[in-house]
Amino acid sequence: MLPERILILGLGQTGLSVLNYCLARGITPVVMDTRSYPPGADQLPDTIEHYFGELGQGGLPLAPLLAAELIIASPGVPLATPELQQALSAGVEIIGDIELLVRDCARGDKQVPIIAITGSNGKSTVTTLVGEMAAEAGIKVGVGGNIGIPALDLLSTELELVVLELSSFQLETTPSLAARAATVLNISEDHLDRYDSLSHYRDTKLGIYRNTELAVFNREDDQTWPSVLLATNTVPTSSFGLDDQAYGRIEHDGQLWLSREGQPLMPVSELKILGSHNQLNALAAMALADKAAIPQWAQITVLRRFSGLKHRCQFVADKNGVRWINDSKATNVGATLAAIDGLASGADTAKQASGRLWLIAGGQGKGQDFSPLIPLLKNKLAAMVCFGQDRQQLLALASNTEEVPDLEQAVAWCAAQASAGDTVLFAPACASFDMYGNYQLRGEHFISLVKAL
Ligand code: UMA
Ligand code: ADP
Repeated sequence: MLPERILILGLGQTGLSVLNYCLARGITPVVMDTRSYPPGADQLPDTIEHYFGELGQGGLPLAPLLAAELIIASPGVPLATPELQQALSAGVEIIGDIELLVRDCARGDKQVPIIAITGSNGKSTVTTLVGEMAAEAGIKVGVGGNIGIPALDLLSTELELVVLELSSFQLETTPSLAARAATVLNISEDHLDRYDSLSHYRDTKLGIYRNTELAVFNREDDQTWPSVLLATNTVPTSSFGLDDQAYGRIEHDGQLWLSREGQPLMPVSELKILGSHNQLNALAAMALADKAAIPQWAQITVLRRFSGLKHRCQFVADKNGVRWINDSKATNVGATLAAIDGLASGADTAKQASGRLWLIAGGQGKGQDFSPLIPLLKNKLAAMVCFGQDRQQLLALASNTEEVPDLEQAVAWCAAQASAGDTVLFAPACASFDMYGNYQLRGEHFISLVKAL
């Protein structure tokens, strides 16, 4: 049961979905946002009491927060915000939108199982794969969360399964999550502008394993291991990796196959998504799908046809023999490393493998350590062209770097340098918010610049 006095903190997509959820249950909440005109403000009914803009001393107005019984906070608002800490101390409950969905799914006769997916990279790919596998098998599935579909919007249809992509931000405010299966795909540096250390960020992600029926971890990345569960053996675990254990890979019939417990499932060559990171994504999706009772034929059908999401290592054009790739979703160093590895190990033609690789990077660095790019600059990249807010940090990594003011100049510079057989990869290793509304707009801009060459 929802209490009467609810405050929604943060409008945007999430806040609007929470507003609709409350109104549909006969509750009129109060809305607050630090932005003067937050996204979604035009859809807010006049009758809703609201507080917009930074009030008081650059913070949130305290009185409405303390007057609430329940605050539902958007993922973009840290729980560490001083006014929220004051509200918590005063006994106000603070949760996120995912917690409302989880409670709804656990209610009474419904009991809709949840597959929960987090990690620094690959979340959207694995979430989409599991969702498509379920749909292929005729299961009524809702796919949402950080992937861009507010979780509460899924409740408008009848559901037999929910597949959620969860960010560390969302996990902070979802204490009741008890997934049918949960995974942390990998951990690499991200969001260090919000967390005080990598271990704080990691621990928040590992919260996804709390109360799960099956913890699915990455054998290749010990940061994803549910150490307590493995030590106590209290909850079943499963794992994926590139060796021949559990969900893995084996040699069979003269080629490499994805496998389960040493049994061949499908040849790796039939996957349309390239790179060893995408083989890990496919294996993780299968482990989760098995626990959701999605039949193997549906899993394999989807893996054979899925060619990847937009803005993830997306082929844009071949211009005079130069191949241009848009990986705007590479918003951290780990994703950029995976993209380069994918290009090197994927099904590229010999012609492309012999050509040079040019990288365009830059944007908001979010406090990351960029040094893992140094060996690539030495061994794999012809050069890295840097633009955006934190470009100086990238430029300082090596001598084969070039500074440009914006993406347009970056594309022009690469077009002038690259020759037939080369590849230009746009995998910025940074968030887009310094120059773009989001990574999609940044990717669209790149595509239009390349097409105009
Ligand atoms: N904000 C304020 N003041 C507020 C509320 C928000 O300044 O009072 C800021 C936040 O700090 C944030 C920005 O506004 O930077 C956007 O927040 P929002 O509340 O408008 O966001 P929504 O539209 O509700 O989108 C959120 C997720 N956004 C974030 O976690 C920042 C979306 O993930 C998610 O798809 C959507 O809910 C649906 O669940 C986006 C994201 O960038 C894709 N996620 C991060 C990531 O993937 O790395 C975690
Ligand atoms: P997320 O939703 O976690 O951001 P996506 O599936 O959208 O993940 O992929 C984002 C970027 O991360 C892509 O550009 C891709 O190059 C890279 N990536 C995808 N899967 C992995 C993985 N398993 N490990 C490392 N990087 C990955």
